[in-house]
Amino acid sequence: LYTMLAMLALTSCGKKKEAQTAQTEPQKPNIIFIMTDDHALQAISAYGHPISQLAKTPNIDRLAQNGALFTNNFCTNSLCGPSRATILTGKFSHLNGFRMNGDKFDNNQPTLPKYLQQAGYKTAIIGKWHLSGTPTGFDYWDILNDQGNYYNPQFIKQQDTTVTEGYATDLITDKSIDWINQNKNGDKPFFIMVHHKAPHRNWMPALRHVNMYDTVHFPLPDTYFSKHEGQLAAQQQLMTVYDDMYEGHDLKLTKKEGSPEPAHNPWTTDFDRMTPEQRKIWDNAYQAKNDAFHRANLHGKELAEYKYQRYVQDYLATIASVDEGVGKILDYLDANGLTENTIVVYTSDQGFYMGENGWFDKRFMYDISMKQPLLIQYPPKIQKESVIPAMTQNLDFAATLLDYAGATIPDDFQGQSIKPILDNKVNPDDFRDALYYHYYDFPAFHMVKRHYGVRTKRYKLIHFYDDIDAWEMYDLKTDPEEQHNLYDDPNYTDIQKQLHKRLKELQKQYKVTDEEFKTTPKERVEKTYENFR
Ligand code: SGN
Ligand code: CA
Repeated sequence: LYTMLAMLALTSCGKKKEAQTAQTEPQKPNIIFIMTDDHALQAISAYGHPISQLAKTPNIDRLAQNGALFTNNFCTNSLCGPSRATILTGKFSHLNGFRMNGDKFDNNQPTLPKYLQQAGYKTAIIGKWHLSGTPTGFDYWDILNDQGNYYNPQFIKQQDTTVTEGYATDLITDKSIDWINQNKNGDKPFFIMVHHKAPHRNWMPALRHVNMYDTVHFPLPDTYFSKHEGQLAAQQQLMTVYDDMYEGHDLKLTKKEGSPEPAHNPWTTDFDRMTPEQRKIWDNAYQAKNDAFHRANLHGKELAEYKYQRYVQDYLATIASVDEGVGKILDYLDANGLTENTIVVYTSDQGFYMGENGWFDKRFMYDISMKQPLLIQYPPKIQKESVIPAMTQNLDFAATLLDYAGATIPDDFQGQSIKPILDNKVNPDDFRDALYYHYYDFPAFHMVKRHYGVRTKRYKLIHFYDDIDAWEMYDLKTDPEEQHNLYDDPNYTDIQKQLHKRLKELQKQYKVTDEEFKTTPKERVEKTYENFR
């Protein structure tokens, strides 16, 4: 009896202590970090771009209505793996070691999820990982194999690899909600990274969305036929919609009228992995427009413009399921009383070209590719409908989320917390005056040359190196589309000097060494050009 009484006393005492700490310690917010792959800011209606007004994203926009929309958020290296590595580590590529796709990610280094675990969080990642090895720092992970596939994708979970029937975006949303549902009542706050494959190349929409934008005519960007005068690296890229897209794989064009057989389609797996039922619905959906295309017999400019429509229609239809998924998650939070204590972040791993400059893909330090969408809601802590013009970066995400979690921001982080801006303690204009950027993945897909540079609020200076040595400079106020290279223009001598100076300072501040400017043997560059042409 005595022991029982003593045990009772102990437990009630323990409970009292718990209740007390719960009162004194502020409750840590849950964090849902939703990241898509290659989602252009031009394709999120909250940003107001004309294209997006014809293909709205009402659910992603809810985050802007309930919270903050960042209009000048940038990545440090516009490519999938490097952006993810920077988000996880709070460091530039040259310090986290992941400079280009295919590099090896050091999974032993400290990362955001590891710091959050230390701060008492339960952590998970579901969807695209695309860094080498398997995730560390996550209590639970269920990731796509490499780039992942839209239909019936392979998921890797601890020891198992399984093909799951269904559409990747929907599967990732549902798996994420399941995990949240299982962990919402635990004794720990949760952190989940919901990483979609969509809307990455080859832009395959869900079956319910395949014909969604068939009758919409999207405005052609002014720069669609740009000749890139004074821009040597831009002249030598291989990422134009009209010359470099694969007609079958990317544009879903067929070989001839009446046939469902895809035109040029070097990676058959994207279509071949569909079930016969899925494939039948798919082929039927594309048949009429492909037959009409063959009958029209387009050439030259007309063909190029037609390809733009087909590209953008599929790209935006692929986003429709992402938007529905975001809505599903937000509705789930509302229905379960979790909205007020959950931070929801929406971003993409970088920006993306939707025909501007004639391009698709990213990589360049030009704004369309370097700008990364960012929306954050956390009612009631973040003011509704805030529009934040501060120059923020993916480099800042880890510091920001640790700050919200009440954890210490490690000294070696290279980004800074955005929270003081959202708390109205720092004026967005004073947050950061200049950004550093460095892209390495050359020679590779799309042949975008190695480059680095500095962006201030008004100007940009870029140096393309490796097989060329070419400087570019832009006045973003008079030339937001970055079409007129002002380097060595006598009217800008002082600005050019200042930008060079600021660039050097940033390289010093961020610990960039000579190691970072290695070049490639000429034969290798030439061979790769041959391979991709
Ligand atoms: C694939 C794409 C490229 C894309 C890279 C990197 N080709 O190789 O167009 O630039 O991924 O994208 S594909 O036809 O095979 O999809 S990233 O987002 O992973 O960095
Ligand atoms: Ca990407």
